[in-house]
Formats: sequence, structure tokens, C-alpha cells
Amino acid sequence: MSSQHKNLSDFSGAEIPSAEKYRFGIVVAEWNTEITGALYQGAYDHLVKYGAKEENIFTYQVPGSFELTSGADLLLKKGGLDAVIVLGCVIQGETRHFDFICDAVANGVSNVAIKYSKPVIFGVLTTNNHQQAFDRAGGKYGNKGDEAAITAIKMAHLAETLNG
Ligand code: DLZ
Repeated sequence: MSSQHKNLSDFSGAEIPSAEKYRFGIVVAEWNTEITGALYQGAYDHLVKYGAKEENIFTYQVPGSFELTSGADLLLKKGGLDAVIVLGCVIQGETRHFDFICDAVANGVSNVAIKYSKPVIFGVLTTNNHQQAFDRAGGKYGNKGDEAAITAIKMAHLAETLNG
């Protein structure tokens, strides 16, 4: 379903496990910081809202979305985390940078997740313009950061259920 028809912060009907015992890493891109800051706030607040302890949320910044993959890789290599959330915002420009960055980060974080067998949650907005990004970073379509946090909690819970 396109996010145009879905509020990214609407979780009604879905059971959300407690995040109390999990440790989370959040990697945030500095590009489009007015958007990624809002995504971060949504993600952080939702982790805490569902029980995560503030001391169990580890935040790191990277220059741009392209670096989210290596940020997640470095965090998981260090160990001790149940899930990592990557947050970025790539806005379509006049060059093909957009395509390269979006493809690289989507493939990159998938590979990191498989490499470490840990959830890596894709909280990256890929939009045509700033307005579409604002609409999805606390605007009329909710906040993708909220959605990323809930996904991280559910995946940490799934990993615990399957792996013990
Ligand atoms: C270079 C670049 C461009 C053009 N656009 C964005 C963007 O919209 N969002 C984003 O997060 N990063 C962008 N970057 C920076 C790249 O992600 C990366 O930081 C640089 O290419 C250095 O590797």
C-alpha cells in the first residue's frame, strides 16, 4: 500500500511487544537534518513509549544516507544490540545520485542484516521533494521514524522468540 493512503504512525489493531529488555542502535544521516531529526525523535519516543530503557538506545550520526550501511555494520560488529534502525532522507535531485544512494542503502542494510542475523530497519524516506518528506516525518502521513521503531521492536521480539 502506498504511504499516500496509509498513516505511517497508525498501529491500531497490531499487538506491540514490550521493548523493555531490548537494546537498540539508531544510525541517523545528517543530510536533510530537519527531516532526519524528526524521524529520530519519532523513533526514539516510540522505543521509549513501548518500554525501551533510555540507556539501552545508542545513537550515532553519519554524514549521509549512503553511510547508513557502514554505520549499521560498525554497530553490529561491535555487538550487544537486538536491532538497528537506520534513518535517512534522500530527495530526488537533478542528478542520478538519488537512484544510486537509494539502491545502495536498501541493498546495503539488507546485506548487513543477513550478515549478522540481526534486524536492521529501513527508516529512509525517498521522496520527490521536501514537502513529501515533511508529510512523512511528523506531517499528514505520520512519521516513518515511529514506524521504524515499532518494526524494530517486533523484529527484536521475533528474533528472541526464534533464537531464545
Ligand atoms: C550527495 C548526496 C546527495 C546529492 N543527496 C543526498 C540526499 O538527498 N540525502 C542524503 O542522505 N545524502 C545525500 N547525499 C550524500 C550521500 O549520502 C553521501 O553522504 C555522500 O555521497 C558521501 O558518500
